[in-house]
Amino acid sequence: MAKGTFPEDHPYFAGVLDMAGHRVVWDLLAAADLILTAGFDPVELISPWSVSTPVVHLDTTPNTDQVYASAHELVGHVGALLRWVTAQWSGQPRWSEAEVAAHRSRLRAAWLAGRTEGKLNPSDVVLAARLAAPPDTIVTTDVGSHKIMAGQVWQAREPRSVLMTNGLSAMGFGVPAAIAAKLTRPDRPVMALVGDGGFAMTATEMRIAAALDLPITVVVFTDNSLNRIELRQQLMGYPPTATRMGGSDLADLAEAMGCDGVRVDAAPALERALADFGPRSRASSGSRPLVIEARIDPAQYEAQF
Ligand SMILES: Cc1ncc(C[n+]2csc(CCOP(=O)(O)OP(=O)(O)O)c2C)c(N)n1
Ligand SMILES: [Mg+2]
Repeated sequence: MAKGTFPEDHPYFAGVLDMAGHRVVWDLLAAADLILTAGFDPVELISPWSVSTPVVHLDTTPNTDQVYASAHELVGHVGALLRWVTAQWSGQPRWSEAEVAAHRSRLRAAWLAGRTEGKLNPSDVVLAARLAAPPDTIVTTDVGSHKIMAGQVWQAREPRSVLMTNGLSAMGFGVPAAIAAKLTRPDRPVMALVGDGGFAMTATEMRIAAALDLPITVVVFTDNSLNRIELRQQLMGYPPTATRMGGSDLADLAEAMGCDGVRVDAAPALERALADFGPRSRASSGSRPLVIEARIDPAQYEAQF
C-alpha cells in the first residue's frame, strides 16, 4: 500500500513483493545480505516468509507479528531511522545498477508470462492505462487478480498516487476510492482499475459520480469471473463453483447512469478509449465519468499465482 513511496523508475527499484511475478522478487531477497523492513506490514503478504536472509525490523511498532525473525529492531519514525542507518553505513553496494536492471528484466518477463498474442491480456490493460495516464494521475484498484497484476505493472513515481486495500482487501474499494480521490484532489486525473465482481458491488456509485460531474475513468477487467477465487478452486481441484458470472452489458449500464460507456476487447480499441484520458479527467465541467468495459482473457493470471 506504500507503492510509490520509493520511485519505481529509480535504478535501485527492485519490484513489489507478492504481486505478479512474485517469485523473482523473493529470489532477490533470498540472495541479499540483509533485509531492512522499513514500515513493512506482513499483513500484505500472500506467500509464507521462506527466506533465511537476516532481517532488521524498522518500523513505528515492534516486530510483534513474528512473521520473520529479527535479532535487532529499530522502532520509531521510519524516515528518521532510515536517515540514521544511511549515515552509519559504510561499505560497497552488493549489487550494481546493471545487476538490478537485469533483475527488473527478469521480473518483467515473469509478469508477462502467460500472455496470449492477439488477446486482451490483463497486463496489456495495465500497460495501456499507465501509458495514457499523466504522471500526476491517482489510480485506485479493487481486489482480485487484477490487483495483483496492477500492483506490479503500474509504475508509480510518487507517494499516495496508488490507492489500494491490501491485507484487509475488501472488494468494492476501487470505485468509491476514485470518487473520494477526485473530490479531494479535483486537480488530479483519477482512474480506477477494478474487477467485474467488485464493480458489480459498487456500480451504482457511478450514478453519484455522474451527478457530481466527476470525470473519473473506471476500467473494468471483465473476465466474467471472480477470478482470484476461481483460480484457488482450480488449484484445489474443484470445479468453478459460484465464481462464474457475466452477461451484463456494463457499457450500457454506465450510459443508463449518466456516464459514458465503452466496450473493448482488443488493445488498440482500449488505447483509443483511453486516448483523451488526460484532458477528459482535467475538464472542470460538462464531462461525464467514463466506464470502460475491458473484455480480457484471464488466462495470463494462471501463470502468476
Ligand atoms: C467484500 C469481499 N468479499 C469477498 C472477498 C474475497 N475475494 C477476494 S478476490 C475475489 C474475487 C474478485 O473478483 P473480481 O472483482 O471480478 O476481480 P478478479 O479477481 O476477477 O480480477 C473475492 C470474492 C473480498 N476480498 N472482499
Ligand atoms: Mg473478474
